[in-house]
Amino acid sequence: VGTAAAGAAAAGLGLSTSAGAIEATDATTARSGIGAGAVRADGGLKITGAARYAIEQQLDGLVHGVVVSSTTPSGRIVAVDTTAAEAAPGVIAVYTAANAPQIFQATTTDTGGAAVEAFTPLRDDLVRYNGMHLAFVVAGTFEEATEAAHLIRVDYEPDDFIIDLNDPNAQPEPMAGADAIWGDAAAAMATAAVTVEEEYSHPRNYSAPMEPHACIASWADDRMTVWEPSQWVGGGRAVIAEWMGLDLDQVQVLSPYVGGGFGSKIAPHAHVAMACAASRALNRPVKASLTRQQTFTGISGRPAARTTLKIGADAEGRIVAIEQTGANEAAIDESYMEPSNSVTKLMYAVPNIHSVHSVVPVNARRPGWMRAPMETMSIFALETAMDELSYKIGIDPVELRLRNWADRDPSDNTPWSTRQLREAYIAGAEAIGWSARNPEPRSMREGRELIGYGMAAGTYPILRTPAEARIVLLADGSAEVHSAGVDIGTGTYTILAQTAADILGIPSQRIRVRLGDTSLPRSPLAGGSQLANSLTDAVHTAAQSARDAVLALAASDPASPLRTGDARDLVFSDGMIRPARRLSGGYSIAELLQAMGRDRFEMVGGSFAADATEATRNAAAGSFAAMQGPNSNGVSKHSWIAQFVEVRVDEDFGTVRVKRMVAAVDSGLIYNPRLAESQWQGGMIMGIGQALLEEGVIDPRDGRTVNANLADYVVPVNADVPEITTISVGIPDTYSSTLGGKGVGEIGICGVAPAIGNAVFHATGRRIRHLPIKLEKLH
Ligand code: MCN
Ligand code: MOS
Repeated sequence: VGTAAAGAAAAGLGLSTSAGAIEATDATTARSGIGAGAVRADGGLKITGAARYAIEQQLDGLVHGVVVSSTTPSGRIVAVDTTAAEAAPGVIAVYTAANAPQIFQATTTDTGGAAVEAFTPLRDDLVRYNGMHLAFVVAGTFEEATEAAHLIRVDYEPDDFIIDLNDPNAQPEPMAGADAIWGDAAAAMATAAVTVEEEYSHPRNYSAPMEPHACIASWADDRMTVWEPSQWVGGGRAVIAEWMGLDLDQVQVLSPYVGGGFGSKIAPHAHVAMACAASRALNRPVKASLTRQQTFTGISGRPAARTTLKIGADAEGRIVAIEQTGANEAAIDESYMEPSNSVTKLMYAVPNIHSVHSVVPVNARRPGWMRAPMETMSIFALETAMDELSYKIGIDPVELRLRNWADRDPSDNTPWSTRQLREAYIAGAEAIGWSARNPEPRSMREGRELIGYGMAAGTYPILRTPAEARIVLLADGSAEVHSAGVDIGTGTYTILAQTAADILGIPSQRIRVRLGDTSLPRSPLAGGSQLANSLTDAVHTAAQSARDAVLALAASDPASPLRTGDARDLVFSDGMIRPARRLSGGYSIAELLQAMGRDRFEMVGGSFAADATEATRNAAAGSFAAMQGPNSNGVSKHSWIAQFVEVRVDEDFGTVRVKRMVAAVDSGLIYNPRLAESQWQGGMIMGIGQALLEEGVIDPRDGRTVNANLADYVVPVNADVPEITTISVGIPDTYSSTLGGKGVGEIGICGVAPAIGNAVFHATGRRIRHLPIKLEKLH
């Protein structure tokens, strides 16, 4: 790979980059503001190999660190014999808890920080799970470090362990904070004409991004620079500063390109702490790259979960009560909760509910976010149970959902901001041809294939955090937008240029966007589907401030051809600044800057309150302190989706193939329809994995992930993916964001698993309540 500029120029894509600063412009479409289907600004750089990922940085004196992980789930480390490793060729250092430089514990997101786990490597002799990082070998080459790592011998004093959340010895911890209790569920349930009561579950899942977890840490001049694939450089900076006992401004985190995260790269994991500590101790850059196996055994993923759900309804299908208990696994010494009732409590008008949730400590790495965290178990159980109810009562599942329509958020009785879910049901049903479905199970077939149609609803909450952006206006007629926010493959580069284009009247292909660097203005995470809303808020406002400042300058600068003394005499329209009384002509920003003898004008603006302090702004960028939840400001804000699928089940073998998928989605105003569609499709494809393929197989004897590789932990490939239709039914929702958009990145997966399960039931008459739906469960 040559330099980015050379690579891009060679590809003739007109993409630009400058040394050390990666930028991307939309060179292929004409002027395109919000709503245009501009292609990905970073796409050319990525497909030509010119985009330089974290560990592709070339640093002088770079050495390689390899992580050694435990092979037992529980107990104490009695001794680590590093003699052979230290004597191996090329080895520079071997760190264990006995000799490691100090790493302080970082504050987790639950307790006001940004760390995704409290676990801190190389601090004690306690083994918490199989795959826990316990030594770090640094050598001149990756091969030397790998070889030496294999020479390390660890003696353990084993202890009892719990592997499975259903283990009778497990000790569930009730989570009162997740309770959803109102009305009198028991009394109402007794009046129900029809009930459904079943247990539902899903196994441990892994985010499995293409780019494994890896970083380069470089300590120099009392500063730590870390290149790491990250969904949140501000969070990474906060965590690394805590680990190393440094001030925030001594740490820089860079993440211009990410090869997928899906929740697993929210904040740095333990190998980053090891690389940072080693780099400081050795005074040279250290690269640490986990093996693919270690990305399963040592990195968070979706926790295994189960829930028992009972729905009672009257004879017409109106829900009278819900009773539910649920649990998810967590780490043995760290809690992590994904409530099984997050959607149960708001999707339908439920007058009486009693729903409680517990967390079960097991000897596993702390679970973490994975696409649509918090909603998955709840949606799968609720939307499968609704299908079961529709069959018991004998009404269409879409009709059942409409009969239970919630006019307001039942959990707090606030109005919805916008809820185009009825429109979604109608559009989705139409597109899949729902009316042609014979509801009788096993009634539709083509040859040896049983045909099934299924549907389900889904939702994901709207989160929002204030952010900043720098707008740079240049005398050559181009502009720049700078933000620390990242583009993990979603389209952030592209939509921010589109946002600024509308306000500045500059074509988006002339707006360079720089992202993924903590030296740029502060941003929250690309997580919880909130970055697009949070950053378009910030860029829109910052661009307006910059435009107003240029008007003021035009009115006041002695060299300005438009000097009037009062900015109110000037207007900005169609990219031109002109006297308010004139309808055409005037000066572009570039012409004005030239006339005033300036080559650039820049300012930082955004969505913080004007009087927000530095501390407030840092907290917003390095914790969840300023994150607004869905039930803020007296309205309830969510994205909504209706999923419809057609499956084919081979009658002899039980193999399930998804034949068609349709989703009608309410994500509010769509910033870029091409990219939103790609995101929805990506989520739906991940939903196929969740429904049919993905299952972390854990060895009950030692808690090791058995299928810790991409050959055995199976994710959907192109051959598994059918024709997918997505339909946008959203309307602008300015409660959710300045421009009216809602979340896009995660809503696509919501509802896919129950829709597929419901379709499998329709095809076969077999109801599978424990994911994934593998062929052996259909026999
Ligand atoms: N968008 C839009 N209109 C809107 C909102 C968003 O057109 N109203 C488009 C934009 O192109 C925007 C994208 O959708 O860049 C995603 O926006 P948003 O929903 O705000 O999600 P984030 O930017 O916060 O991205 C995170 C989200 C999450 S939480 C996971 S998990 C996930 C996802 O995005 N991981 C991904 N999509 C992913 N896509 C890729 N390629 N890789 C991942 O790791
Ligand atoms: Mo997404 S799992 O919230 O990063």
